[in-house]
Amino acid sequence: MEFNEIISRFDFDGQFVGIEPYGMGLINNTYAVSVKRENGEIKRYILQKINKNTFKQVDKLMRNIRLVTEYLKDISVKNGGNWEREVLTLVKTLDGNSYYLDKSGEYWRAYVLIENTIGYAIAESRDMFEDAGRAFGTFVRNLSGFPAEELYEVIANFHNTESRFSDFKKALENNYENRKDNVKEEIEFVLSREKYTSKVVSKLKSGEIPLRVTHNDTKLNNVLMDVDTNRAVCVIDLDTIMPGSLLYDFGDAIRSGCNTGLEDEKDLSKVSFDIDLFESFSKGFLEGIGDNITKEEMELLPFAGILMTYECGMRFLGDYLNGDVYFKTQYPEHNLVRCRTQFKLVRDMEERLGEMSEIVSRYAKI
Ligand code: ADP
Ligand code: GN1
Ligand code: MG
Repeated sequence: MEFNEIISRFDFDGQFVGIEPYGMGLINNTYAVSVKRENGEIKRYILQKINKNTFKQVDKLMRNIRLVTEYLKDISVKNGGNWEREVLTLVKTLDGNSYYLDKSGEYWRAYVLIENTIGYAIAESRDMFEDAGRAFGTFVRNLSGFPAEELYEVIANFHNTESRFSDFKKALENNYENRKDNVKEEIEFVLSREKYTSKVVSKLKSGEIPLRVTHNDTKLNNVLMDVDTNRAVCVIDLDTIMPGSLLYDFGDAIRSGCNTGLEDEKDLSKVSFDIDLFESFSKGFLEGIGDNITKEEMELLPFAGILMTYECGMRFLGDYLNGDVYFKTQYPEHNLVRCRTQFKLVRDMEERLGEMSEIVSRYAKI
């Protein structure tokens, strides 16, 4: 691909010297771009091709990100924080836009690359995961004053598990290459747990739990950790910021971070739910969120891990049945492998729900 033309559109502080693929997201294509500044220093940026199959209205999506990053920057500045590391900084195009639409119809955006950080696929220690919890909890707390009505709903019904369930049933009908035949057990796993799908959605509808501005994609590698100190530096991947429930943010982090194996581990004996990591994350998250949580939300935190893991497994299996059209895959069974890790975790968590509730009560302040 010819990157020079794209790179020349952004207001980077120096001469282009190189570009390489970066990170491990399942949605966008991410690159690190190096430029040489006038003083000879190398400065790096993140350049992303936004997945236009996933994100239909990039203009509105980028407006969300611009508003939220400006808001979070103000908070960081007020708190005397190091905003350049704590908050994502968008780089504008030369004509002042927050993205560039190239001639072939692809959308591009750029951020300052936060150096000396890494996004982990697996939590390396309890302390690290506790800090991730604090970062995600603080993130939701910091956005508690943000006017939710300003935000565009990037993907309608993103974590509406009932609607994910009906999408799954459509995927069953779709049955790409008769894949259904290979996955009878996995399909049964999803269908037999339909009762889960309404548990949070119905409470949001009735107002028993509040709609908040949430991140909605809190997997562990969406918080950058400092390479030297292993402390959380910055919450990234802001594409799905929109009104949601804090249960989604808590639950998705538990899904991704309490797994002893990788999300796409083929050997299921390596995949299990680590309850010590659950405790660490809960402690950090509850510290971060402070009193911005209600009793009803608190009570549902343990179940949120099960729900989000079930939902994600159902999405992977649905994508497999649709012919791998949503998540990036490296081989034909990739989504199937992914759904199996998720279902293994769901089973483990179901057995330990009582212990999880005890842990949450221990750290709950209300
Ligand atoms: P995706 O939606 O595909 O997951 P992300 O926005 O999460 O895309 O970016 C993919 C990866 O790129 C992240 O997991 C992280 O490793 C890296 N990354 C993204 N933005 C930055 C940044 N500003 N500084 C450093 N690394 C970043
Ligand atoms: C995607 O963008 P990324 O890779 O951080 C997905 C999440 C899934 C996750 C599973 C916009 O997250 O919802 O939980 O993969 N993001 C979107 O790994 O669909
Ligand atoms: Mg990501």
